Amino acid sequence: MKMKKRPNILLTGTPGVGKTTLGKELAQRTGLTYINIGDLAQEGQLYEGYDEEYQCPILDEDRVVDELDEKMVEGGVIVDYHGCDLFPERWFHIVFVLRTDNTQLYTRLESRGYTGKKLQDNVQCEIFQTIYEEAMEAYSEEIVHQLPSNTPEDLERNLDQISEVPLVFHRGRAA
Ligand code: DAT
Repeated sequence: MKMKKRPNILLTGTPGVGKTTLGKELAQRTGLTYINIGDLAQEGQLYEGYDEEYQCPILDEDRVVDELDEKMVEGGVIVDYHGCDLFPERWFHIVFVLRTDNTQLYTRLESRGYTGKKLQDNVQCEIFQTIYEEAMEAYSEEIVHQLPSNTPEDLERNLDQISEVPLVFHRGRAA
């Protein structure tokens, strides 16, 4: 019997919406491999400069894609990143955009140490649903889903829903 490939899942959204929290727990529940693009870039120093305004290194997108392609082709990967149009469309079977209310997000980012322009810009990114629109542009609209990520109950519900994804693909039905 031909073994179906396990799906690749993209978790995206503004910083602080809960991608890492969800992604790590999801990996435990499903046995899929969790990859945080920020950590991957840090480990491999996959950067191409430094952004003075935001005080952070600039991702070398081509090297990130090269680094991951082989694994993605195998399948069974959960990718966590606050952007989504740098990845090849063919990588992902399903894309989840996590969404958090502004006040809630503000508090989370503030306690992460964000201040000033960086804090304002990230909250605005969420208000303008920038990442959702980016995802709708970059992927087929039918595979892009928004998930509320405000409360522990939201987290549980999202875990339950997404844990079904590998099973659904295995049975051969489209999610
Ligand atoms: P991201 O990876 O998107 O930057 P995170 O997983 O690090 O976000 O979460 C940011 C903070 O918010 C962290 O303190 C955990 C908290 N959090 C995440 N998901 C949550 C939820 N559904 N309800 C309440 N708090 C949540």
